[in-house]
Amino acid sequence: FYLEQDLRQAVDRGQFELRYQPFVDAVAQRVCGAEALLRWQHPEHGLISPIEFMPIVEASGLAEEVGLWAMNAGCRDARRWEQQGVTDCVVAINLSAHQLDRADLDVIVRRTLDHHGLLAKQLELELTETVAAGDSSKAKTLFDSLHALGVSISIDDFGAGYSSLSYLKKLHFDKLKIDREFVSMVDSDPDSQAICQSIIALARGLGIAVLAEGVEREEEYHWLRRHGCTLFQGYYFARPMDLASFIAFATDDA
Ligand code: G
Ligand code: G
Ligand code: MN
Ligand code: NA
Repeated sequence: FYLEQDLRQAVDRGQFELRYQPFVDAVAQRVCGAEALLRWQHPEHGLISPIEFMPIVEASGLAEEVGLWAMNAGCRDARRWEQQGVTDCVVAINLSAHQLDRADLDVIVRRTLDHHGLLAKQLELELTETVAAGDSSKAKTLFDSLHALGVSISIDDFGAGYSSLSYLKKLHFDKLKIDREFVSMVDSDPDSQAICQSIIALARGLGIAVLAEGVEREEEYHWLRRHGCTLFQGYYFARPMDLASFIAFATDDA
């Protein structure tokens, strides 16, 4: 019942919003960034989750427009938080597969950064394994040009899809985000423990960062911390929040 037609007009009508969920660096004991999470403020149905509307966005050819909106808004807000004293905090934007189809994504990213006066090192792009599943030589060229700009690339929901390891070999990611499926109950479930330990070791072996997503309980945090994970995201630390709340959260923390 969410009409595709409503979605087509959502950008023009200013109905999209971003919420920011903090990344916590447990070693430095600070907020080191935030993931931008899209929300659709529908005039009749209220706030709608991307889980519900992103499939329609993807299927109806709107992914590029919506993706551009999110990247632009995220970069604008990251510049804003920096100007308000929140320094050394990256913004992470989720990309959908269609956005990688554009060979000139690097040009778009460069333009967006310049427009807002944001440094490339302040931007991370999050891709799921399925996003990188297409033509890997094209993806590699694109990754190279994004890295040349100074932007970093994270693999999202790591472990949740297929062929994760082959993507890691083909493409250079800067960070692995451990899917919350493995984080949930990691303090007590031996299988989750084996998987998290392996992912942490894998990231270390590859020389890239590792972040645990969906941390909800102190026990999960402590277990992961003891096993070498230093970057965290999840309700235990903070829920996704609006820009003003994120600025307050990151400032209090300093
Ligand atoms: O915020 P929430 O937990 O409801 O997000 C649900 C899913 O929607 C996650 O998989 C997240 O990566 C995805 N998502 C959130 N914002 C965006 C966005 O701006 N673009 C894309 N492509 N996916 C997003
Ligand atoms: O797929 P991606 O990692 O981009 O999805 C992020 C999603 O996870 C968002 O919808 C966000 O609201 C949700 N999320 C973030 N932290 C937690 C958490 O601690 N528990 C649960 N259940 N969901 C979370
Ligand atoms: Mn994500
Ligand atoms: Na994720």
